[in-house]
Amino acid sequence: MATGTIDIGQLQRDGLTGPFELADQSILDAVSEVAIGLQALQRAQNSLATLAGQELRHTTLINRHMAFGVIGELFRDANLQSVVADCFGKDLVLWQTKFFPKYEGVGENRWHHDRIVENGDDPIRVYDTSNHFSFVVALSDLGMEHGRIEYIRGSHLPIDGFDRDMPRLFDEMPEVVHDRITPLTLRRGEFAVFHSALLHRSLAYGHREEDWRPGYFGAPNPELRRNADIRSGRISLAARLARKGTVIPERYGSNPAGAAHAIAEPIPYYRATVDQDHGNGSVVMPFN
Ligand SMILES: O=C(O)CCC(=O)C(=O)O
Ligand SMILES: [Fe+2]
Repeated sequence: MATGTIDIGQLQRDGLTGPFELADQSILDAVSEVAIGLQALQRAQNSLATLAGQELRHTTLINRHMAFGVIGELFRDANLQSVVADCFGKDLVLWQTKFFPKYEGVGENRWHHDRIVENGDDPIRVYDTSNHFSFVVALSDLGMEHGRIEYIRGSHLPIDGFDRDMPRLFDEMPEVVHDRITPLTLRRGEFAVFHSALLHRSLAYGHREEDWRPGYFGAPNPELRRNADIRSGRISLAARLARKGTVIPERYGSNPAGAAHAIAEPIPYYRATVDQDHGNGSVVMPFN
């Protein structure tokens, strides 16, 4: 779909619209290099943490958008900016990003939604579509077998017979919505935008279409994963937006190392995230 033909009807009905193309794709390699470097760092941290008998922390790929200028540059892309503004309006802040490297041995990212904060301590209002939006950018082609995203069409709104009172992460999607499961494949440089409450997952890397079923769960394979070359895989970058003035709880908005310190975390974390000094740690930034 060419940018400029935003289907607001699709967004209202399905909860997601796209794919669209970034206006400037020349930044993609640089952003991918950041993701690849961070994934290497995560690996190193995991093996050091294992040696040290420490618990593994999967935080290295989260919230690097202030530490690396190229990520901010990607977010200023003209098409991304215009699609987000047309779909969700202006005066949005970006408060969370996460890279998803997909390569041999990477398992499924279970069914979930992205609306993990509301406003401060307010309970989540799943069906209030006036706040909390997500977008996902393909840094490389994401085909059917490359850890593709699937979503439940229309799950940002109440669905007859479907009870949303469930854990945020789960494996078995109730049958009543099986016919709404929709794959989202993206080519390098494409992106899609969606209401954060929309239920979605991504499949295990390299899963076979013939094994697919509504409750498909692709377990990770640590051995394969450890030995895989991350450059042989694919990568997406997911981001979460909220209306300016939304209070983002510190625990969700911050990088554990703090924005200014987010470039180098060569050792595993020795203190619980919540115990660390968040003085300089906000990663909430204006988006538009
Ligand atoms: O890109 C992916 O595989 C995960 C996407 C996701 O969960 C998200 O965009 O929030
Ligand atoms: Fe997500």
